[in-house]
Amino acid sequence: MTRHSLTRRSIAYIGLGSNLAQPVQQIEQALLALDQLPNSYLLSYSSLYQSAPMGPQDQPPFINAVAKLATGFTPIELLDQLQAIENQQGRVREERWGARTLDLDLLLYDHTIMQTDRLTLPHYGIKDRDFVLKPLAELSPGMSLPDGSLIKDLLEKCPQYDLMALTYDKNHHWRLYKDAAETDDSEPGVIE
Ligand code: ROI
Repeated sequence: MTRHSLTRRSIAYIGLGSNLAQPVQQIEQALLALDQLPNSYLLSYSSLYQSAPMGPQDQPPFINAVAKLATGFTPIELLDQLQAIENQQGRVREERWGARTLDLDLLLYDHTIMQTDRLTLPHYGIKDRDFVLKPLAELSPGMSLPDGSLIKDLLEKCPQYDLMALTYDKNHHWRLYKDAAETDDSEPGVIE
């Protein structure tokens, strides 16, 4: 066995969200950045979903996804890495509940429960955000939170933000799932 495989790694779930400056590209670029983090492996990531904004309605729809990362970073070290990626992608501290270029939320870190000024685990918003629960369920259908609640049960009770999965069409354009069945070659619903 190599020394490498003896290193202890934790499993972290990261929520990605964007509704400014070509959101799909923001999410794709953030997934690449997560894949390149030292001391970590991007194990999988969910479909991309479009969702209606939670908060003020005078802002564009969001693109959301969740990534699953194996990492040797502690929760705070990982938070620093996530904030560095947000900053690299031009995030400035926006108004609360307002539009944003890129949000990377540390949702879960093993079964850790913690509450500090900088970080609350599990993330405080998980239970009432279907745009977090649905992609989490896609990655790990049977998973539960540290308090024992099942993701699939939470999803049934949760407010709805009009989630729609995106698909990648034959011309390498992202489309809303409802557009995927269209057979003609027109270009409705291409998302950037
Ligand atoms: N709304 C949706 N649908 N998705 C988000 O990622 C999201 N992020 C936010 C606020 C502004 C609360 N609303 C959101 O930070």
